[in-house]
Amino acid sequence: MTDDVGLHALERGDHLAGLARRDVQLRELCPWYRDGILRSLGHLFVLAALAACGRVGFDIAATADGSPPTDAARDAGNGDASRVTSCSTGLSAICGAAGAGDCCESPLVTGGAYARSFDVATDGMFASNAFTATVGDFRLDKYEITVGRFRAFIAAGMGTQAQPPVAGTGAHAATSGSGWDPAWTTNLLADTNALIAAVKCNSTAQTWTDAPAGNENRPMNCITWWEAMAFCVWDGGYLPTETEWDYAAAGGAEQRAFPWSTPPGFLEIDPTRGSYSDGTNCVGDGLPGCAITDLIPVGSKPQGDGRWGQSDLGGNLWEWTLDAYRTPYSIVPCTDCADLAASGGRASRGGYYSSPIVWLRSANRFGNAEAFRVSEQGARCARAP
Ligand SMILES: [Ca+2]
Ligand SMILES: [Ca+2]
Repeated sequence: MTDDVGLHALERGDHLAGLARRDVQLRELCPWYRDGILRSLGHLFVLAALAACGRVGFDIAATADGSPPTDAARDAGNGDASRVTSCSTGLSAICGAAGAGDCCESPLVTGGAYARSFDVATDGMFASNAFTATVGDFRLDKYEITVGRFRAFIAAGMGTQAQPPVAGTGAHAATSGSGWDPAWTTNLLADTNALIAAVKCNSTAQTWTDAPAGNENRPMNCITWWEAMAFCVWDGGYLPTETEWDYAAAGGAEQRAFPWSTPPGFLEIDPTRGSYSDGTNCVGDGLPGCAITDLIPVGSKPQGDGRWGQSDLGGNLWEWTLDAYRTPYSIVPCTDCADLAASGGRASRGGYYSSPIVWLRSANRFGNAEAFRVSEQGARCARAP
């Protein structure tokens, strides 16, 4: 979806450009709109029809006079584009199955009670329901951070000691002290040139290119935990707590085996659902062997989406979370908890393009040192609801 472009065009008072974008969205989203006859009904119809297609709130129709849409109108859709920095400057909508979706979409995850790292599959691999938790509503980005979004971050001069996050920013509302710790700044690289050199960490599998090439909708890899955190803070969000990530992958109280498991004990996995290794090949690109093309464009395998629409929770890249990694879970029970111990490692979830299948199980946990910088590691951001 192209809400970022469309909304900002409207805010500039450039009604025609904004409405033209809406028109494009309609033709993409609403099959019944393709006949062209209804288009002749004019701009108000375009806005009302988008609302009918569930992409914006109905109150956006009130902005037909060109006034900026309200936050309420934006929040009625799949996220608040105005709060996602990386997509606020007209980033191309190139993500998702059709390669035409908003790369910053951030669906709402409805909170509830469940058990961490537990699933209802009959193989008994994650059979303990002892680690109960309650999670409030939050947004979790639909996609892993893309190269295109990270390019906006680098272009803004962010993510280095020269321009670190402001102390305390990016805090999770329910967890005091979870924002940027100035002590972390020394772990960022000195400047943009050093960061650009560092994210080229693997000559055959790094997704970064110095100039935009074919990877803008592939997930950004070779980033440390501190860089992932700095990105999400700058982007208007935060790194998800391990419990939030786990809750989304488990489908909450459904306790899914894989993010896509319906029914929740469903153990089937195949290359239509994610990018991983079958033990012989990386299957993401459908070709033998493992190559950068196995780092698939985010959201390109929608059959692997989770309960609330997040893509690639299983596979493609490992995803950093906010929490220190301690096993078993250190906080029981957990109410929007986060383990903020300085334990020398962070929980990383979901497996990656060359990992074994079991690492894609929603409940599977892993810990990596914050400084870990490899082609298997990326992240996605969470946001306040
Ligand atoms: Ca392959
Ligand atoms: Ca992933």
